[in-house]
Amino acid sequence: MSELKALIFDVDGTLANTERDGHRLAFNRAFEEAGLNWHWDEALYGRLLAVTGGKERILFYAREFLNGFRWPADQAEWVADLHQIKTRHYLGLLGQGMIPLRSGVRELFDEIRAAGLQMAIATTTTPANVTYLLDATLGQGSRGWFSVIAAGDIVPAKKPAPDIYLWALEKLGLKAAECIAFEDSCLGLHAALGAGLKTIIASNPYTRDEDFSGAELVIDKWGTSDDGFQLMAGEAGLATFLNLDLVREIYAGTAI
Ligand code: XBP
Ligand code: MG
Repeated sequence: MSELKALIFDVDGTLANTERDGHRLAFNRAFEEAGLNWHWDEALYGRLLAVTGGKERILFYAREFLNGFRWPADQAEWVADLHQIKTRHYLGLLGQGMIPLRSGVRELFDEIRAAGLQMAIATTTTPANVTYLLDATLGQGSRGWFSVIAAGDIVPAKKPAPDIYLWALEKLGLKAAECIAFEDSCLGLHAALGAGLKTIIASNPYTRDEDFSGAELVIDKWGTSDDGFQLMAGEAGLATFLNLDLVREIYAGTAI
């Protein structure tokens, strides 16, 4: 049996519920700034989350939900420019402290660091979105807590492809068997499983009803001693929140 050496974290939906009140608002503000009469309400955005990546999501929306949208001459450049506007709005929301960490994230991070284990990030969103979220919620030095931050377009295929996790493992210099992944969605789960990683799921309102087959544990939050999780699949013993002991038991397959 390998030894647990690194914990690899998804960002959106896992560390913070960034989608409904963060990315979605930023997309809508970008559409308004660009003079587009597009508006992604909560329900529509939930459908659009079937596609990872903001640029890919814009393309998906225009193709699948707009009849006969006339693309500008250089479609890729136009989408990239629109996505940059969106990212600027998203960073603004982060900077205003509008997007807090989910329950238990800081507490588990503190345990992991005290235990001397490595942490990494593997996310579809952009690197700036990651570092701004970390700075805004955990403080300026927190990006240094992560041995690797694998984010956005550094890989050719986004989740559910395993590329971003494989890239993170390569940079960590570790095997999948020495790590465990934390995700919130079935697309993220497929990416982590595809890279050979045991995975713990903390679902959220957008992903609650997804199929998490293959996950070691499915809970509705990591939680804390006074904010326990709801166990949805897998074994957690007597634990009521996700602490490092439970992570180690899940990793070792000894949670009963
Ligand atoms: C979630 C995503 C991202 C965000 C939007 O990433 O699919 O595309 O929805 O961010 P993950 P961008 O769950 O892997 O963290 O617009 O920067 O893509
Ligand atoms: Mg996610």
